[in-house]
Amino acid sequence: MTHSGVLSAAGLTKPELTGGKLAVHTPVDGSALGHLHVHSNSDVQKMITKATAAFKVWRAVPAPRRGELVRLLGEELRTEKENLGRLVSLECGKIYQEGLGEVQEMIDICDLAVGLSRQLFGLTIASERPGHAMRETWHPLGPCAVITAFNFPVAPWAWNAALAFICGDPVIWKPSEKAPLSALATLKVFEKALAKFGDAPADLLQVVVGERDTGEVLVASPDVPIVSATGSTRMGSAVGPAVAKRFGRCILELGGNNAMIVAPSADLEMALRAIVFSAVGTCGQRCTSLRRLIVHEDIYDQLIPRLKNAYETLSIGDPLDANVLVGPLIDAAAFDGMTRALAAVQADGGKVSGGGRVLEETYPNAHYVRPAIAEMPSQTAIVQQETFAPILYVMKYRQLDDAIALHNDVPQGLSSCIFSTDVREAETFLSAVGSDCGIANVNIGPSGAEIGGAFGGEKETGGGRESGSDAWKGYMRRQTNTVNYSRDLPLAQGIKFEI
Ligand code: UN1
Repeated sequence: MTHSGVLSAAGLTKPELTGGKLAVHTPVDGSALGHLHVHSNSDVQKMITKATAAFKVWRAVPAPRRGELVRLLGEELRTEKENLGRLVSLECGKIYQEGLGEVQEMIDICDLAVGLSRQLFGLTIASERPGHAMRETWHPLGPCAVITAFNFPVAPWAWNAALAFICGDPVIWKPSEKAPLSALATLKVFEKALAKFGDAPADLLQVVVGERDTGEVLVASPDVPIVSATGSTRMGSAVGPAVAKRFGRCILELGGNNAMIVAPSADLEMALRAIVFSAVGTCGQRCTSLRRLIVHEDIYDQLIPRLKNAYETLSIGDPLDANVLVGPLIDAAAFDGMTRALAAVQADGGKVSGGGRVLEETYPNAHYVRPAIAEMPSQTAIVQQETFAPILYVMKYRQLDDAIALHNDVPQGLSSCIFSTDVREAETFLSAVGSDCGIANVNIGPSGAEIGGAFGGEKETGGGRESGSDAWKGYMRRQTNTVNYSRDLPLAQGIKFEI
């Protein structure tokens, strides 16, 4: 399919793709996919006003009915899975299989949210006073801004939006300026669901097209009580304090520097497959990508040569080609970041295999690279940074305690894993003295989290949790209720106060 075929199959029309100031390029060959009209800061203010009006209506709609809208969204996404998956692949460069996987995550979170819409439950709590009942109720909170990154242009929106909608909150979505087309196509899918639903208020979902300043309007506005932002730690360290200053609520999902410990008892065949998928998937541009491999010295020489071999034969190229496993980096800046990191590796005494630019003649305006393995003498400063590129730093260990210490000795805390068939080692890794990350796995890689669990991490990853478990509570306000159904007025804590 041609690029314009992919765009039109996803419902994007010529007029909306032409004449605007924001040029959107595909990382596949660097060509322009469109020039979008951008919103001004005052447009964004108007969107906030509209979202506030939508909130006043939507919060009073019974939650299971709100769930019906999300159920319809899930159905429309099922119909559009291939079209949207292909667009995601074209716009951000991940392979088509991963584009499909991303849309599947959207469908999965819709399913979860539909069920939850009948279960937004609070506790009942024992009161110390006779004839009194105490309970906790959860109410809609207000407009929710969702800021997403280029590498997952649609799924993180869905993790937030599906929950926000059932929780009674309208959504204003600010996609990355590098990947706004997938957001516009998703808006069209949502509009189909809205049409079938019938009587939802206008402006439940609005998409902001623009650069950073438009996002800043959302972040600064006291009328946007929830800001959920996915992206770099640098972005989060600007968003977090700005939202905190106005006592808003922030859900941050920022950088990761995810590691795998490979213990002597590991099934190396399985470990190898997990390493390659999680380190080179999305060309190393997932926040959950495997970046550090901590290998026991006894198996190092068995594992690393095989890994290098697998890296050398990886098919790299057009992500929409079914035989390709590694697509391009997003842009020249990403390539420069990778080149700089590999230079730092050399300076630190590391040994690099792979890492060079490939397919330059076919795609002079795109940036394809062979994923790199960097064998490090120790965990130097460059290893402790998140470089959004397919570089896998490899280090050796002897004692599990040392491996865990090395594992945790980075500023980020998103995802982690151990390959081991020794239950003592595996459980230690998951225990209070083990991995310090929000996600810790055994015998699977750090990426590819399912939506049923809470997604997010500690330290510089920002502490937010999205998606499954009780993440829905982040989109609601909690109210504690005490009801006196007696004929007396006893005071709590036994206080006597007679008038
Ligand atoms: C991201 O890279 O921002 O666990 C999200 C995973 C995916 C989500 C990644 N489910 O790899």
